[in-house]
Amino acid sequence: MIKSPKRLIFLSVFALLIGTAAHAISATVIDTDSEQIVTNISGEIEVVDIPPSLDGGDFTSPTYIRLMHEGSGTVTAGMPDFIYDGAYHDPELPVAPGDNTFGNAVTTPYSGPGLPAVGTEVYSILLHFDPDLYSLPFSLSEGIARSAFITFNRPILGVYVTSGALNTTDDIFTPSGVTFPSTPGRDMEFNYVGNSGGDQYSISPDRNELSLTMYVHNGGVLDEMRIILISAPVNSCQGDIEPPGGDSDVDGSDLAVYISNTTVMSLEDFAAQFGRMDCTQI
Ligand SMILES: [Ca+2]
Ligand SMILES: [Ca+2]
Ligand SMILES: [Ca+2]
Repeated sequence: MIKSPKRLIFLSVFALLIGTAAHAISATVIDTDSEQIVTNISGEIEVVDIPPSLDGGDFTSPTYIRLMHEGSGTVTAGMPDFIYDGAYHDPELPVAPGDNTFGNAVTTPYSGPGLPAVGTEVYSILLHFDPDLYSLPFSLSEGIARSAFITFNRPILGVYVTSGALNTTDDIFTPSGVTFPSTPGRDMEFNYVGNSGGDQYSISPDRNELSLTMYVHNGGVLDEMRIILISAPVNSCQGDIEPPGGDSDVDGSDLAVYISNTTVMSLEDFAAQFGRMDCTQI
């Protein structure tokens, strides 16, 4: 509702500007900056580029969990729901045999916002640990465990750790040509531990931090986890639209961008936010 004369004048000036200066300034596409998404890593982990093949034995390191930015993808109807915010093997319980990701595990229920609507852009990071122990004699108790702590600049929507969920989401994020592990053993396993530890992960209550251990036993293959985040920080002011991602206010710079593309929001909504200086990235 427009009630005050002052507001009417404000809107009239905007309308005039839009009419005379349309398309004078182009908005820049806002890219998600992968460097900013991961704000800190510690432990036995390194950031690497995605190799041509992630299949067992093709991208090995006994020392580091590999962190790879898969980038943005679009939520599909078949994308699995998130089920747990944490898991580890219950020390009171025996090994749950077979390919049994959460067998005899202690789990933390999922408490995040869930998957965004189909068609929403989200961002993926893949973790991969393959210490190349496949050729050794089979032993669940002997192997290599590596632990890491990752801090993000936005909340974790959720993680995928089962082979089914990983397989289902590979094609959503991956640049064409990458070969993913063909083995169901690409999952994490919370159904046993070895002498040096076992698979575990935990998402912090504010959802910005992830701690994890990946354990691969002698004669075993590898572990992977896919971390799903919102694709870009969301600005609390829709009108703070100047690239890249706004600058915490709604002022003349934003007006210039708005004039170039008035489809992003209504003129009245933009006018209502004009002058705000409290915009934040959330
Ligand atoms: Ca494992
Ligand atoms: Ca595994
Ligand atoms: Ca601004």
